[in-house]
Amino acid sequence: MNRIIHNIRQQQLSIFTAILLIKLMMMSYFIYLTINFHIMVYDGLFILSVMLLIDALAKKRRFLKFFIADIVFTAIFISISLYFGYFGTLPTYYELGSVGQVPSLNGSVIVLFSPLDGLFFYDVIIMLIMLPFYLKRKDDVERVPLPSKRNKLQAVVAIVFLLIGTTGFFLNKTNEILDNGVLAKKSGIFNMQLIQAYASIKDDTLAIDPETLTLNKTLKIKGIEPEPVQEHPKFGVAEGRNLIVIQMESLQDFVIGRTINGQEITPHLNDLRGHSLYFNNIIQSIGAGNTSDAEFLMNTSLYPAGKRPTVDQFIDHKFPSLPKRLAEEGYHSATFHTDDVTFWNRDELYPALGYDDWYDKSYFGEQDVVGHGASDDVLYSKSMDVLKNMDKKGPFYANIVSITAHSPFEMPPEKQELDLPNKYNDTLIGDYLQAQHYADAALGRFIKKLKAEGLWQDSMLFVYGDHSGIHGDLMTDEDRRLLNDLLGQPYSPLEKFNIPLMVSIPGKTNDGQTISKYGGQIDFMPTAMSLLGVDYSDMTLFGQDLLAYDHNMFGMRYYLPSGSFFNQNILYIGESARKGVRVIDLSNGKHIEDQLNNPKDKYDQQYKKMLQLLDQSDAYIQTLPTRNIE
Ligand code: GP9
Ligand code: MN
Repeated sequence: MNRIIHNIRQQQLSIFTAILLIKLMMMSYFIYLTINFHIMVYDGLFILSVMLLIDALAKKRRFLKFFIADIVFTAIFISISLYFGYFGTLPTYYELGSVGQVPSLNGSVIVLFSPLDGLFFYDVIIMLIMLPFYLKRKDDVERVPLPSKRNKLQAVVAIVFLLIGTTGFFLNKTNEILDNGVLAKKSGIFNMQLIQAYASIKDDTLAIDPETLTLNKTLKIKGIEPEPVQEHPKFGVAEGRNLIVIQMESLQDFVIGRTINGQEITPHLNDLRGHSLYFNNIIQSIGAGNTSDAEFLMNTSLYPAGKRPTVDQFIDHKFPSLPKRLAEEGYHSATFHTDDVTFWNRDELYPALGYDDWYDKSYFGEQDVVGHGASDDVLYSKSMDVLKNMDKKGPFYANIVSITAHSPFEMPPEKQELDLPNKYNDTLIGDYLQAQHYADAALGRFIKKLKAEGLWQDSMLFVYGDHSGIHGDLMTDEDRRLLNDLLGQPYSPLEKFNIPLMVSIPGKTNDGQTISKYGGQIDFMPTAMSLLGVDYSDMTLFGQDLLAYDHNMFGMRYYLPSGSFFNQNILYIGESARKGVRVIDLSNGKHIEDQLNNPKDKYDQQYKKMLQLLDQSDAYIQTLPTRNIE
């Protein structure tokens, strides 16, 4: 009898372990397009130890426990694969835990599943075949006590395997590898988690003296010779005016000026462009906090946190910020968004940035709700009431964060005013164009109102997109075809990250001007301050006045491997799970590897400088005083 039980135990152990190792192999293939040796060894050992331990320790219901382990590992593997499909990198335990909070994924997770992911459930068929057999045998297996000596030995073997598996952690824990996918390729996925957890607890903050980290220093790291702010070409052009910032949800540059079926997608922005400084090569720099990171960038000119939303990681600090700097010039500040203020921890972000007032769902109400909150029309019209009041008291800074054109871009029929060809029906691209068309129309109505209320002439309008809307696996092949047709070329990463910025100063920018320099969201705050005639040379900012220098250098650390950067000539993309370093020539969008022998070495110095800037931005934030959060 014992022998039979022993055999059954061995069968269960080996079948479940084999099932999981095959799934591990599949996951490795989905991510790296190859079966990675380190993942198979390190993660394989981890899985084996867990299964041996279950086998040794489970006193009863062994089959069920193996089955639960199978489900848990499968859920982890699928989540990692889906996350990779969307973000192009591997998640840490923290990111997996908080992925439910990624609003752009709301309602979209199903879209991320591909038929291939069904392969992860192949064991269900095996289980169904095995189950009757084990159900019959179950009593025997459960009732007879198992030799405890053997169990102990097995538990010891499991722990030894576990320890051998962690060598991947010890060998790689100090490696400066910035992309999780690359790190996991060398250390295994479970060790990568340990390394990231270790990195987050070990105190590696650079010893930095905030007094010495000046604006001029950050400019010099970028290779720029600083010029006095007061001598910048457009310094003070909008002096004394109100600043009205409009952060448009998911607005990408490719819709500007484009027509479809004989209609302009964004007629009002196109019109505004004719009377604005229009920057058509602005690149998003947001991290995991999407919209809220864009708000942070606009108001601090500091880099958002790497792995986590800035509103989670850095929020207990008090930031030198645009609202605070403008307050010194007599400005009153307020921000407006129709979602609940607790979303993205904005109830902590706004005091950290020092806004005087903020208006959220409790002010805008539930009228005409689309997705996250009341529509942009409600947002603008109710914000207008506040603006008029503020205007009576002196100059103001109003920051309005639109929302209606948020993924999945499904607009109520009465807000779908574009007449699109049938092939766009029920497609992400069609829905996106409708949503942007609506957001543009609502903005147009707001601008009209600003003019009617006499606020237009005394204000500077700053309009930009917060980040891309069309990205990742949300796109089907059909979407890709439609978008490529619309653009007349393949949808590239450059296009994906390109958001428009328009700065309109009525009376000063009437003729309009298109500026094609590359710049980032990190540059918005110094650009706005310079135009308003506010000297910011005493602040520590990582961006620069877009109207002052020809050269620029700014980076990304989330939607591209950390340290990836742009300058005026190239986009440098750090090593990632599937690809080595890539350098793209911005003048033609082509990879530079074709022309140079070793582009990596050539740009290595600049890459290190970019990492230095990111590190210093983090370190600077750590030196800031903390708020007392109740
Ligand atoms: C919700 C909204 C979310 O308040 O700002 O936008 P997202 O970060 O998903 O773009
Ligand atoms: Mn957003």
